[in-house]
Amino acid sequence: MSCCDHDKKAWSREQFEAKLRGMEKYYHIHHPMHTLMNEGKLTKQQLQGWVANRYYYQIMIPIKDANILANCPDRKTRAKWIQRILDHDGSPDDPGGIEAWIQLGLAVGLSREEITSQKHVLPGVRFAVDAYVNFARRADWHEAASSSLTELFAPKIHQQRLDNWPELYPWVEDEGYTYFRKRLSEARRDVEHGLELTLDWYKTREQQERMLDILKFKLDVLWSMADAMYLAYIVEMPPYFNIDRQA
Ligand code: AHQ
Repeated sequence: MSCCDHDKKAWSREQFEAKLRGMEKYYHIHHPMHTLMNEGKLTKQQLQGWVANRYYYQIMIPIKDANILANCPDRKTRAKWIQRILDHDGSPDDPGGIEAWIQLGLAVGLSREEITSQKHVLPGVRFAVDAYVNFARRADWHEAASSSLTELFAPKIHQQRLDNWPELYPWVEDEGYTYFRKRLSEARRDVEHGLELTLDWYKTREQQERMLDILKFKLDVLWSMADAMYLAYIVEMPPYFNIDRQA
């Protein structure tokens, strides 16, 4: 933080939102892992690798959100935020997003055991996801809540999959699309709440700049996950690819 940041004028609510939305250029929709996916250039195995790795992200989202709940003393906020856990873990009349992600895994040809065993989860993916969960565990709950705002950009990436995969990857069974359909509406609802909390909380310019740093951290989490998958599945350099396993 340079010395003059302290006397910089705070952005208006509209300016602050525009700054947040301006971070879209770092969103993982622009990562080669996702541009290749969206161009239909992934093999079945590469798409399976992406689904199997993202499973770890999906199962850790409720843990992340439970940490935010545990740190949040405001009942009204908790009463809203808890829905994010139910959306993923499910409830008596909804199998939930984690089950829907497993259905996506089955739809791309993985077995339930292959997905839930986490045997395909790459170290780099695990480290990035754990960095996100541990941030949410330790950070002030407002900062942890704000870090979910990468979802400002998520509806577009979910819509892209729904629009393009059936033609690009016709072998993917239709049951696999449930997750992306679910997230279209859930992400929009989550962003409405997360954006309101964020625009209300960060008042000074210094706090607003801090929020942009937090959002960049979460964008780095998503980008690093895609880096690990790209190296393993596209460059074909999975961990220890060059180490003689016989030795
Ligand atoms: O499926 C996704 C999801 O449930 C969430 C929760 C939210 C958060 O709390 O950080 N972020 C998020 C995201 C999901 N899907 C990602 C994708 O590309 O499919 C996008 C991701 C996000 O933008 O943070």
